[in-house]
Amino acid sequence: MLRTSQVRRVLVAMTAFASVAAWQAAPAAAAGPLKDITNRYVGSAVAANPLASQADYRSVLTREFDNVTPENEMKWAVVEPNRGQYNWSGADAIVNYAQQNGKSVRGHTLVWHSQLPGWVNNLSAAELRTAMQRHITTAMGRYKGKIRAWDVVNEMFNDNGTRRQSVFQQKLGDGYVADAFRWARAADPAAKLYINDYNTEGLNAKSDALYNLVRTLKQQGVPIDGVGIQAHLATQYGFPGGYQANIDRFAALGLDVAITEADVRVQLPADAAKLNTQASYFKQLWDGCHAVARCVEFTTWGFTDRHSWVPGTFPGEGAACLFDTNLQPKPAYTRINP
Ligand code: G2I
Repeated sequence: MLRTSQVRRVLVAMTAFASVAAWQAAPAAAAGPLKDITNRYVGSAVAANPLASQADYRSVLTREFDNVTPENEMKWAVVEPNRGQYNWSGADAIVNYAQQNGKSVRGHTLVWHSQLPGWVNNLSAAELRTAMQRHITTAMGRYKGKIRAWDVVNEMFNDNGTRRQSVFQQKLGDGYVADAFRWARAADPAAKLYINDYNTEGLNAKSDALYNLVRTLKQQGVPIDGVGIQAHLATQYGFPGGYQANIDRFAALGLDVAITEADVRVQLPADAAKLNTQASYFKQLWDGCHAVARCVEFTTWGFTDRHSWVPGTFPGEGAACLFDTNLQPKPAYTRINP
């Protein structure tokens, strides 16, 4: 079945064709918002605070995107800061926004070494296993049927391809990954289940390790549906080599691929040349996904430089998003959507 945005796109194309045929010199149809020019889910990370308090933030998000990923609001430390004490307010607000505005939601994230509440670190192996199952079951159960895809396991590898020695790895061993996916499938059988990581855009030791793991999981019948490639890039490091081939190889395993957290930071101050390089990186990310049928989603980690994690984490770097602080489209936006 065609999604609404696809139907709109076909109609726009038919109209454009008809008018070009009739008048030859008809101007090109104005491009629509991002969600209308692609038959992928196109999304952004969103934060509940600006969504509630900034009308312009909300309106650009609503206009441009048809997927939202809560930036922090579903993380374990946020939803269960103390054992058994839950706070779903931010997550509920984003899911309600999505429901009211016809947006798909990417759930982020269930099993991750970071933004873990302190109490999780102090559990015995048996307690940790139970807590992990309960966390997956509770979060996915709460939003059952409202979340299209979940990042079930996040950032489990080191850059050299070895397994990160998270509390899960140390106390539960290699099997925690398969367990997490099985519990996730049971909690919401309709949700697409992803493993997600960064520095896995190109062909390298980390993406090789990820590839070998998901191939094995598939062979073992573990319910995994997709691979999330975060795509936090920086112009000073060059564009990752083998990006297209890497997407291809995951798709060839019969998995969906999603670009889940795209942004391209530059060294500040930004200037025209840097923003032009940034634009070319975004365009390569976009085109590489669109070249592969199984690449089903393109989500950016925030859409406006007004609200981005980058300057806080990489002092002296920023301007990583498609829209500037005034919510005006930057060259990267125009390169994707001319
Ligand atoms: O680090 C970038 C992303 C890498 N992949 C996983 C994502 O979940 C991660 O997102 C970032 C958020 O964008 C940040 O907003 O994850 C960070 C934490 O690892 C988030 O930062 C945290 C700060 O560390 C906290 O001090 C702050 O209270 O954001 C919190 C809420 O603003």
